[in-house]
Amino acid sequence: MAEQDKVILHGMWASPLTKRVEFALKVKGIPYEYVEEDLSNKSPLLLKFNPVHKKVPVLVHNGKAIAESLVIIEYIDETWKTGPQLLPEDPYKRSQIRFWAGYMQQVFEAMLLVVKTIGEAQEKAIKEVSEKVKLLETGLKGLFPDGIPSVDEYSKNVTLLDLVIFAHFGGYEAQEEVLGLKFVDSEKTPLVVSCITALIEIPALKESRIPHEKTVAFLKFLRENALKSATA
Ligand SMILES: N[C@@H](CCC(=O)N[C@@H](CS)C(=O)NCC(=O)O)C(=O)O
Repeated sequence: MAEQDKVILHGMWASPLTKRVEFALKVKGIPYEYVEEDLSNKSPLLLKFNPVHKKVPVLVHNGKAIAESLVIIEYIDETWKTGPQLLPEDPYKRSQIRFWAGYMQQVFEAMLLVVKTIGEAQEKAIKEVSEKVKLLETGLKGLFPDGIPSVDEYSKNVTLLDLVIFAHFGGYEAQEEVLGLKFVDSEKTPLVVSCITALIEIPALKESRIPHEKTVAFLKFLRENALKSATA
């Protein structure tokens, strides 16, 4: 990295969208400063850097701001040639990685609904997540026709999609513990599960994922709020 490179990530610790970018910086070995944002009281800097969406993550590289997690990761991949190439060279493969990474936003939104609703609405959201994750499984079948590679092989070929999957499902044990249900399942979605279990073994990802207890506490907090507003 050039001497003048200064990289700052504005994020929120529990935000999977922030985690996507953190994982990209970590697997590529890019040093950065981290600024924690209070999303209930956004800093003037965050509003200045992301005036359109006013959301995290935002990456600031030598004073230039980039918003939107997928745009940021592509920027990182194009700017730093160290570590794995997150978008494959082959245009078709690249298009598929982009497609499924974009699709993960829908999965995330359905997962959030499961956390934030109760009763029938929650049941509907659970069904939606299950259907969406099954579709993701078909996507992974196309991307990994010979199955998930060994951890060694995988760590050299981690893609944008892997980082996104890991950001949303890396805390699957905590999700199971708090919600009492499995978003991913080794019988129904074996490739998604193998993908997550292989990614956990990659040191840069293992070290930077949110500790289990913190995820449990955060999900419990969201769940309690959902239950409180349902009974208010
Ligand atoms: N499409 C955006 C979504 C970012 C996003 O939703 N960030 C959330 C945290 S996970 C946020 O900043 N929420 C604050 C708000 O909505 O005011 C991306 O991929 O970066």
